[in-house]
Amino acid sequence: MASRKKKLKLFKRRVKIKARKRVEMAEKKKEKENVTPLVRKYWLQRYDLFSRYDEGIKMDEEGWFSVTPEEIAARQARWCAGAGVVIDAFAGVGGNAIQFAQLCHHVVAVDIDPKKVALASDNAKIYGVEDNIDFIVGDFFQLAPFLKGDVVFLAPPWGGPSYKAIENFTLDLLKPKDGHSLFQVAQAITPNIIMYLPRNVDVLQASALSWLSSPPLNVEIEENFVRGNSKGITIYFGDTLFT
Ligand code: MGP
Ligand code: SAH
Repeated sequence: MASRKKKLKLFKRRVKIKARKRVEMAEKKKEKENVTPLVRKYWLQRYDLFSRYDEGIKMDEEGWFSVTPEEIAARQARWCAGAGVVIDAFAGVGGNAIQFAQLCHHVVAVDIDPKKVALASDNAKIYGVEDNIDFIVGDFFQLAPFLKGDVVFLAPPWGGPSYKAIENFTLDLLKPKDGHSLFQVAQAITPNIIMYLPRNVDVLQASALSWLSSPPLNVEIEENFVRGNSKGITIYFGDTLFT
């Protein structure tokens, strides 16, 4: 009887050790994938962000909380399917650039952070679209006068995950410059502009950017959901007739 009790104790201890090891391994894996406490919830949504995540997608902290979920990025790309050149002005880890590259002829992906550009380039290889994308490390505002394209996609920083504490997110809160200046810089390249904005954005103020053109640009506004949860607002300015 005593030995049965001992065996059971031993067995329970082994199970505990194994469980602890599993937790330790999972923690190490998360550390390798740059899953800080701030971005744990985004890691839990990793397959919504990149369906091919397990094939070696790489992220950094800002990438985790900023990347456009794949289903939304694919929808945004469908708006301009067949376009010649799409400029992704704030490319991040490549969530949008990869989807544009699948449906348009060429993508120019700009990011000021060289680390992001390296991650985006590796991620594009996983989707087999690296040859359709030119990656540029640089400040979009400085590069814009030299860029040519049929569509400009703007998903700038919203100021981190705390953006949602604001009741009415106005365009002056976008980084590194306000949305009005950003739109004007993009408009000098093409009237076909897509903006991906927070779900609490002042939609009236954002859609009024169309009046910066004469005649005013066509505007389409769409709220983007993943699994029934609102993620952001996309505003399409200009024309979509590329196919
Ligand atoms: P979220 O609101 O931080 O996450 O971002 P979630 O999972 O909706 O959390 P909840 O607690 O509010 O339910 C939602 C989506 O917005 C992200 O998946 C990104 O696509 C986008 N996003 C978030 N931020 C902070 C940024 C940003 O700074 N820039 C850009 N371009 N997109 C962002
Ligand atoms: N749509 C992207 C995420 C964009 S997040 C995706 O799906 O992956 C915003 C990005 O803007 C960040 O990666 C940040 O490095 C970049 N950024 C900030 N200021 C910039 C600037 N002046 N020019 C170009 N990129 C900038």
